[in-house]
Amino acid sequence: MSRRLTVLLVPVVLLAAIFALPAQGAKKRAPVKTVGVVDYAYTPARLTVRPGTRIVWKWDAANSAPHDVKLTAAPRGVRRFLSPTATASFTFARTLTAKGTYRLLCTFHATVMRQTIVVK
Ligand SMILES: [Cu+2]
Repeated sequence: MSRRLTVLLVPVVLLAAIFALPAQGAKKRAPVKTVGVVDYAYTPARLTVRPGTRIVWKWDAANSAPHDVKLTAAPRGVRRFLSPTATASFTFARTLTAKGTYRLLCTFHATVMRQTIVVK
């Protein structure tokens, strides 16, 4: 490589590196979606999120009945989970990374209190 070419290329490479930095720093803040655990319902009962979204279940302060969040069906390889039981003013969170359909329910009110989350 000629010296002249090197002198020309070095600033170009440096500039490219400088412009690449902010783009790299700006990406990858995990999205968060808060959903309600309100007496006898998850709100919303059905939602669609992007892979890597952190789902935060928030027990309403006015609840009078105990609830939990149990993952009963999920894409292959995803570990099932069961939240602690709580009545009011409690939160539980899980990050959903695998694409597919997740089905959840409250073990105390399994017939009426269900949620479906689609990750895509
Ligand atoms: Cu419940």
